[in-house]
Amino acid sequence: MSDLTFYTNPQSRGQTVRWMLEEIGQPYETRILGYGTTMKDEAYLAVNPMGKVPAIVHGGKVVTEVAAICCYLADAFPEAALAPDPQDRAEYYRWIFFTSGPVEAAFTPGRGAGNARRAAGHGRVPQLRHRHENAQTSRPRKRPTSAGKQFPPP
Ligand SMILES: N[C@@H](CCC(=O)N[C@@H](CS)C(=O)NCC(=O)O)C(=O)O
Repeated sequence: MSDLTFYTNPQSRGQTVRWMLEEIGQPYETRILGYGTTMKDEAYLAVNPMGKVPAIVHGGKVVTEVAAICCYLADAFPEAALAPDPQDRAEYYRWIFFTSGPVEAAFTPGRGAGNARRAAGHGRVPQLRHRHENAQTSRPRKRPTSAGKQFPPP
């Protein structure tokens, strides 16, 4: 069994991650999830509380967000040589973040219903707020902020 699991749906942004996984060339297990069904099951919400694909679990660590997954895989498998050397990453980061942020926002339908809502990377805004707050407060801080304070405050 591979220690790399890929959660996706063939009609999703997961195809970008699949391409990346193929370029990496390591074995991985694929789990296909259905829209509005297995994608919203408790078992999968424990992996990605947004109930969205793609996601990967590698050695017990979860990574979601297409851009984050691609960067993570490039770093985790340096032998595939898919990321520039750290000192040469200015353009690399610039265009990855530009594409996954403003470009994607400009081309996805936004706050409609049904399929339009599913396609919008942010999902429903109240749900997004809730998930984001949970992620911030449940993560133990390893070091104080530059101001020497614990964030979030106890
Ligand atoms: N920002 C996320 C977007 C993820 C996303 O919205 N995925 C869609 C498929 S392309 C999804 O899973 N929709 C299901 C839903 O919202 O119920 C990313 O880059 O991975």
